[in-house]
Amino acid sequence: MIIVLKPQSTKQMVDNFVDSLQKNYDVKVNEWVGTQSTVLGLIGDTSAIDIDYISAQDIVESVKRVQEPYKKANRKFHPDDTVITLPGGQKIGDGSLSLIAGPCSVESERQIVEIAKSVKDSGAQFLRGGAFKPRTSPYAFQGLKAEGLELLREARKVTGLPIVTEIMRVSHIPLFEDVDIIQVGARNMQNFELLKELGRLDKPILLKRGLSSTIEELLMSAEYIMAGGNEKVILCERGIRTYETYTRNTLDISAVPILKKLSHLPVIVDPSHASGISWLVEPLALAAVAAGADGLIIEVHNDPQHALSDGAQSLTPEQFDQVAKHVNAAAKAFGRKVG
Ligand SMILES: [Mn+2]
Repeated sequence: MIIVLKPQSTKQMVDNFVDSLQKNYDVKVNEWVGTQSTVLGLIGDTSAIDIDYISAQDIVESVKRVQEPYKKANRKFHPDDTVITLPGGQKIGDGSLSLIAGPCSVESERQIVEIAKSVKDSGAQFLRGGAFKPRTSPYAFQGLKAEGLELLREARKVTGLPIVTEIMRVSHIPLFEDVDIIQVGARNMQNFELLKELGRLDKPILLKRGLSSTIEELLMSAEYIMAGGNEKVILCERGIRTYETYTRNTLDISAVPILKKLSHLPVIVDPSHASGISWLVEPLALAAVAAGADGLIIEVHNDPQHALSDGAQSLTPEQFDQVAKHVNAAAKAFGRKVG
């Protein structure tokens, strides 16, 4: 962190300020005294320093971070990739390509079990399905809630696929006790109270990037979960809001290599919500593999035309089978393990 002090600062004022920084934070302060002003360089872990607090001090002209404000999610402090291993042995982030597939919403036992079987046959290692749905309209289908979770458990029993499903509020955490991977959706990426509570669990959290969130904000949200002790975070790029209206969102493909560079956490891509259009899922999925994503989360429905949510972006089981074949071939071409 670099702090430029105001030109009229006296030596006494500078000394007091430097003393207070070294006393309050775990940093060493280097001082450069120029003809106009004094510049301080803070060396050490500055992630706990509130930049606004520093800016508010009378003696400070300007302040700039040169180090990222996240520590646990930062690759600098953890150079090796984080590999998330589920109790059943499935791994995410180990160099293989993880495929998570299933419907936007769980609708019935027959629907979820049928889809689970077919995506498993096509090579998916995880089953997704929404039970609590954050919909833009309060009049749209809100999910089967606790019953939806029960149906996911049923589909897991039949297929053995671990389940991934979204949580929306802290008070629901007990209901998610035996969910294998808990998803935090884009709209809750900055629900800090929820993130803090999920930080107390020992369970993988799939954290989706917010619609209008920067890469650093996503990493700060991961930091919230990790700061509580839960370091099993999977980052998910799912498209961001731009001026383009052809697609539901714009897939920020550059976020994949950037996140992989800045952080050791696994990064997966959701081409379904990024595009909102089923025929765009395959090209975006292939782009994600090429960009180095650790996995994909794809919406699949046995009857997209009658889906209760996100039918337009859902693949049929047959289409998913083709996409899975092509993404696995691409992964192999990039020297990745498949499965
Ligand atoms: Mn959806």
